[in-house]
Amino acid sequence: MILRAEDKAINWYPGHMARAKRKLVEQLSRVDVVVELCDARIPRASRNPDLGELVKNKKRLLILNKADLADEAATRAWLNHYRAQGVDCMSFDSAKGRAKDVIARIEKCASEAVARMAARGVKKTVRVMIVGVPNVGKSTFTNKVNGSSIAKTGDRPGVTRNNQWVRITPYLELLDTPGLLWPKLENQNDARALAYVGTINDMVMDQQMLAINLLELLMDIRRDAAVTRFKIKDAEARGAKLLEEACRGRGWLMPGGVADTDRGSAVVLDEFRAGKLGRLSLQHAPQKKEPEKKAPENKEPENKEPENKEPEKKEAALPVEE
Ligand SMILES: Nc1nc2c(ncn2[C@@H]2O[C@H](COP(=O)(O)OP(=O)(O)OP(=O)(O)O)[C@@H](O)[C@H]2O)c(=O)[nH]1
Ligand SMILES: [Mg+2]
Repeated sequence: MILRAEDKAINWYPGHMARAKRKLVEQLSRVDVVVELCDARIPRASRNPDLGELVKNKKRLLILNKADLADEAATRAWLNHYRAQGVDCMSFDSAKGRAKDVIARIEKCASEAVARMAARGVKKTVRVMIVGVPNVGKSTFTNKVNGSSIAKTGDRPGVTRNNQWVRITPYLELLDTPGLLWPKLENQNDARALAYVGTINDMVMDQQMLAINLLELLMDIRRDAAVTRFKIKDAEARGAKLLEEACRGRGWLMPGGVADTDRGSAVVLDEFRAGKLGRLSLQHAPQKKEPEKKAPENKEPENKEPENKEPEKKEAALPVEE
């Protein structure tokens, strides 16, 4: 077997992102609403902390995009979690969703600004900036709202390189922007999650290591689907052996029957990203705390852990923090 997997830190902040961030800031004064797209499969990892700070004074709408690829109940829990924090949010499938659903939500966000201008006798053009990490679906979303293919899209990160204004109606314009990450991905669990869903350029990572980590994760959270999809015979295999199992199972072999782990890694990642293992959420919303129970009168409170100390739902069984 040819395996050169290296577990090195994942980070991706090329020059075009630093430039794109500056250009995004330049446009901010022109926009009324900022729509932030995150990936419904990994909402926590796919929200850029820099963006939140930059656009904090704007009307905002958070969209959990690619909801068709995420587990429905997990997405509902995330929406409840964000709403409880006062975040205006919705889930969406930019590939097959209905444009009028999101347009209505955007118009609601802009309604105050529209009313202010209407009071002065002016019909306002609402300008909306679409932001988010790479490959989350910003350009597909823009096209969906516009009912066209005006913005270039692609199943890899870093497709959009410049801001692009798209006029939807005489009174609604969207600004599609390049995907932004941040200078250092401190949390490598989140970095891996971003990499699994295709937010980080595959060229800057060790694909074999990534595929091995993903396979191990899938064996933890979707064993049956992973075993069936990759025809894995030894379900107890871990690490490089697990990738080799998938290669043998699916027949990704080189002359002499050697497992083709380069090809295997690429296909495992591609098939996961395309949703071939079914709807799957890798991160779960923190569980809601139960209201505190009052201790019965005349009785010493029992000295036991309250139920709401339950830790968060098993965090996508992502590898333990390093
Ligand atoms: N299943 C599914 N696929 C989607 C959805 N939105 C986008 N995609 C796909 O995801 C890939 C990335 O879409 P883009 O619109 O190019 O993503 P982007 O955020 O503009 O990416 P950058 O410009 O690179 O930052 C494409 O293959 C889209 O077809 C969605 O809601 N569901
Ligand atoms: Mg784009």
